[in-house]
Amino acid sequence: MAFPNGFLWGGATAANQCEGAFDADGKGLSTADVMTAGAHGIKRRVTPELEPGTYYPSHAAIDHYHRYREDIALFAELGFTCYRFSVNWTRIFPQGDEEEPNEAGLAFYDGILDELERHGIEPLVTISHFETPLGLVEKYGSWENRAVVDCYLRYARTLFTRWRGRVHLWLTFNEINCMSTQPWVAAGIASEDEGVRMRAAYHQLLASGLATQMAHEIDPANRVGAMYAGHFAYPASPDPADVIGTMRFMQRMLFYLDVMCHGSYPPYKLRELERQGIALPVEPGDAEALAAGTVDFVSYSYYNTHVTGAKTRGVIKGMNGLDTGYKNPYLNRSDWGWTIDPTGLRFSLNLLYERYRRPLMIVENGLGAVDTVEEDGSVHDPYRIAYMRDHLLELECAIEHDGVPVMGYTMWGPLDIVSASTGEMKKRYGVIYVDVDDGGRGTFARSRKDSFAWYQKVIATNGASLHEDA
Ligand code: BGP
Repeated sequence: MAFPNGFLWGGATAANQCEGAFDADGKGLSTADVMTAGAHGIKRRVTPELEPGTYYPSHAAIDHYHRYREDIALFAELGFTCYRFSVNWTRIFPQGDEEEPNEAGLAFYDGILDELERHGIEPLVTISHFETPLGLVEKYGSWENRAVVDCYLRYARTLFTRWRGRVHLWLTFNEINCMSTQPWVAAGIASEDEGVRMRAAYHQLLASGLATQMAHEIDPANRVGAMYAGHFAYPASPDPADVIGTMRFMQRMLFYLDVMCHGSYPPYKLRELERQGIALPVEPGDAEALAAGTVDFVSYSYYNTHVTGAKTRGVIKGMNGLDTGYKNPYLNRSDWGWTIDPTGLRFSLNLLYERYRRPLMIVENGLGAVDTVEEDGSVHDPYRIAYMRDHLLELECAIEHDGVPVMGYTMWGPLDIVSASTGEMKKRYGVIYVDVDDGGRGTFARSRKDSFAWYQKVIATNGASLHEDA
């Protein structure tokens, strides 16, 4: 059997995209809470004033805050052995820089862990997933300021201590390389300036290294992972200039993982920073902290692949960094223009394992698509099944044929949640349908799509049923 015993099967969510209850029980505002969304995409606000009458998708989201028991029961019915979720920083530290945590916020996640334990589902906790406390943005200018490292460490220590023995798998930052593609969403950085971004990235990498060490000290059974936004690119042509352009693109993305796995900045990045005239805010002891804080495993999101080359000089533009200026004529695209490339998953698993020699985990994958609810309430989603099946078969091939150690697979958004890049509900990933529309209207009722039974069987057979469908 290709999928090893103990392979983690499950789903992944982010607090701000599913919880709602944005101001409940003492929660403060985060960057996600001041982002509006509408039919024409997403606007960003950097001021804390909420506009009355404006729809903010994070405010109610899919009301997981009040329905998590029902939701986790559905995950259990699917057979999940792992659930990746994020803690909303502002539930625990409403402004981000308090000395003491908010007990009500911690108690909410205690409840989630209770349910997971009841169902024998292993938690994988993302400490920071696209929801920087607005208090830290306003008071300190967010991650550009080293003071935020200490705030993050206080927050991380609170979680490690509270859930010692209950949570063993941690991710320090969701998609840490998104500092380079969508810094406001990822880190509350609104500046276009590369120096600001690189100083903020330095502080996140430092915070991640220190938190990793801390997690190991608090509980040696803790395993801490990096989490990379799966940007992988093919060269536009065999022209060596395109190959070098693609190499540069990958270096701009992978240097984050290089630091987290190798414990220091790679020479190519140091040279680039020097050319750009950017000085990293290094202090005594930092180098040791990075070296001692390397991760135990590497996780990433995988949705698509890109094409880059000389023309773009490795520059990525646009939300989620998808606009590299080249189209791949060999691949189909989703309704949102994302390429569909199952083979690229195998390629990426090999690439990351060769480079890092750490166990890997796919912590996001799936198809954002428009679903149609039939009169009888059913949702027929063969496109989603095909997408997941094709990707899982390539993942299996990477394990079986290439010998890549893969710890698990958590599909993105097992129940429909708000889209991070557009704020829409109609971009649905779930095998569980949630009755909410783009304006936040609906009954919030959950129901099973066709893909629910399909995924349930894949999990129950530890992947063997993938071959029945193929
Ligand atoms: C990743 C994020 C997630 C998630 C996913 C799908 O970048 O980590 O939070 O949302 O992408 O993206 P979207 O929701 O924009 O379709």
